[in-house]
Amino acid sequence: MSLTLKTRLILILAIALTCIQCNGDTPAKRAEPPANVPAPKYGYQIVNIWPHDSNAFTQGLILQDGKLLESTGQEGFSSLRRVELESGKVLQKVNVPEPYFAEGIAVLNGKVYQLTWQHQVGFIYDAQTFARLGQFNYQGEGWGLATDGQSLILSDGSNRIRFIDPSNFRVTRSITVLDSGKPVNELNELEYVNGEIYANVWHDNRIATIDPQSGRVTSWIDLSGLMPEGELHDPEAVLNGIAYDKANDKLIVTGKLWPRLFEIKVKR
Ligand SMILES: [Ca+2]
Repeated sequence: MSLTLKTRLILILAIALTCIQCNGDTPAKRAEPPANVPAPKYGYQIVNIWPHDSNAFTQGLILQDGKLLESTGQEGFSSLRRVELESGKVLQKVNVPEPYFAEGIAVLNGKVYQLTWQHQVGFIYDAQTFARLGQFNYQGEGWGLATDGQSLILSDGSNRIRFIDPSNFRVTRSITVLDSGKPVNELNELEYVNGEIYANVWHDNRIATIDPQSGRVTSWIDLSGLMPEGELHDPEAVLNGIAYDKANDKLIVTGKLWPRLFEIKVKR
């Protein structure tokens, strides 16, 4: 059966219009999916395994110039350390005295900022010498810390993340973290990775990746099985520690009291 010339022209026009819509890349096409759609879940692949101090109650982790900076918690055991990644050897360390319980760290403009859990005070160190340069205050609890190169990004155990101006320590804005419209609470150690905030969730094997503008969870990285539970003997030995080296695209994770660190690739 042959088509009439008019029918053929209509078909060609319809196909052409469809193609324009396909490639139009209008704002509507780029919009996020509806808010009630849960974020996708991704797996992982282990790239490298490194030793980690199994007495380190990891609360903050950063990769800087090929070395790890680590903040450890608990009263009387809190510290800031520089650690050789490959050996786990502690190269440099300052203790954080009682009664402080050290938490997240971030490096910005040559300074290390370190939170404490419930004392509403943070410490500032020279990132090379670890000399104490000063301190700062914030309201509520301090859990995780990261930076986007401008602000300090602070979690406090809720689903709220604050952006803090390091020049005056004022909160410039905050986001509430939601997945399919539900709050994601107990956000802990943080890392800023390629325009997103990665957050450990306390007592959870998953890392939430978060849009820093909307607060929406964009994906979950499920790290179940990474550290065999039979090797951990403390109920608080949970996943908590994310470090990212942008220059080498290296993502490192560990946990409190874990004997190992893992370099991983996210499997999408
Ligand atoms: Ca981190």
